[in-house]
Amino acid sequence: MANSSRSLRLILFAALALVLAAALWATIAALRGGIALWRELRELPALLQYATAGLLAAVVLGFAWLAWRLLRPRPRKPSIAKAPERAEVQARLDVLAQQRADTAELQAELAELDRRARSEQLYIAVFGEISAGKSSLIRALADGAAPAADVLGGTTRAVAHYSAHIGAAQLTLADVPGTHEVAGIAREAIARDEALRAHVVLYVGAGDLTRDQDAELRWLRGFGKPLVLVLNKADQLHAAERLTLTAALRQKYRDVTDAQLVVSAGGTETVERRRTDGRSETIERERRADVSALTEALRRYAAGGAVALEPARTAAVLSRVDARAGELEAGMREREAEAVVAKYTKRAVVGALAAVMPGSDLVIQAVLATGLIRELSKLYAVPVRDIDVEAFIAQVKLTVRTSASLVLAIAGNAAKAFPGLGTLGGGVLHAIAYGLIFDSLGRAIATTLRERHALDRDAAASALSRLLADASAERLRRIAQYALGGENEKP
Ligand SMILES: Nc1nc2c(ncn2[C@@H]2O[C@H](COP(=O)(O)OP(=O)(O)OP(=O)(O)O)[C@@H](O)[C@H]2O)c(=O)[nH]1
Ligand SMILES: [Mg+2]
Repeated sequence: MANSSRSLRLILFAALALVLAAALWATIAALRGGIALWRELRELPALLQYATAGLLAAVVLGFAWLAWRLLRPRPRKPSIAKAPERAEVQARLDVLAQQRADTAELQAELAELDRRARSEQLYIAVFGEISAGKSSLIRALADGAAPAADVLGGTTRAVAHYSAHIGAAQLTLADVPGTHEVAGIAREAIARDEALRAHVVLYVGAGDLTRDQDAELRWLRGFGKPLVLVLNKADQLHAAERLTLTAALRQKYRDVTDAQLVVSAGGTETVERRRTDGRSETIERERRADVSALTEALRRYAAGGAVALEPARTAAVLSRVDARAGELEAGMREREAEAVVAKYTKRAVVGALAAVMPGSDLVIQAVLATGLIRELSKLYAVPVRDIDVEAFIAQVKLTVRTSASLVLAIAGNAAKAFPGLGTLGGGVLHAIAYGLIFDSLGRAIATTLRERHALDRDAAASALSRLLADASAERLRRIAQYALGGENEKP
């Protein structure tokens, strides 16, 4: 052992010595070549000397430039998700509609996508956390628009559109509910959808951004459309504070947003005023607004026109509709899987009641289990080989055997809990036990197919053990009812 390691080290040493010698040889040869070239050059006429030196310098510089181009550090570009094609999304919705899924909302979203594209109107979504001053910003930008604004967060509860004239251009501002409101998840979803429908998104903040706001901003950037960070309520900051904060935000978000602007939307404030008769009164008055930086930015977007910004907007909406179609599909599959599991659980219960299966031992029926696995793998489009099915069933039999007493005890409790069942005879206990086993097996398999896209035997077996011990009342009632129904169905 020691000898072999020594000879290995010797071989390594010899190889290293050879490499070193070769490197030394190459360096000496290059030096000699260089010196010889230098001597030859010096013997040439001056003009040729300069020309050769110039050529050499050009080659070296060219090489350095190429190396820089290839190796220089690149600014990180935000990754923009690839959007699906319109036809793909439509086809997905058509299939879902054929399966009687409720696709009305998603179809309406596509119709709205087309309607806005035809109108060639520029849509700007004013998005941000609650009470950031979004509605006040719209008041300041759109003459005559009076969206409700209030110190109480959650003032804006639905999307509203306001027409604004910026110079000669006309655009539509969308006021949306604020995000991060406690218990405002549904309104947040409304706001996000509207942000995706717009050509440009103004992300309004009132101070440094929190971690959640940061994540939200980056999520919006992922759709690749114009995104402007608007720091509102600048009047609340001292000059020095304002400078530090804006410099920090600019530095942090210059790669994430297209512009970082500082404004004061104004809003209203309540002040105490002393009247001439000596008494005091409270009045509401408008704060002074300064949104000139934003007006300028919007003027530029308006000058570019909505049509130029349409592809990114379309991509954002299509991505969203596609993702929601995916959720619908997953929901449908889930329900179908439940129906398959229920079908096999019923068959197992009915079979046991008819005493087709062995009564004293809870050895599961391979035919039934194979059918269950096959149907579920087809539903989740996961190919499963026969050999894997067999191996898995062998493993399941072992698990069932070791937990047989537990399963029978749970089944016994179920039978006791439902007075009608107890009188149906001893077979009922086994029937419920079989039901428990098939219900657990089906759920365990469905979970591994859904989450791992494979029949992961170990994951399924451990889920099965867990489910076999689950004696929740709702579940037992369901399985016991199969036994009742099965008993009634018996000739
Ligand atoms: N000091 C100051 N306060 C402002 C400014 N803009 C808005 N506000 C105040 O901030 C509060 C919230 O304003 P809103 O316009 O209702 O805010 P919002 O983002 O629309 O709020 P939600 O719709 O509830 O999400 C109000 O009390 C406004 O008066 C500003 O520039 N400076
Ligand atoms: Mg509002």
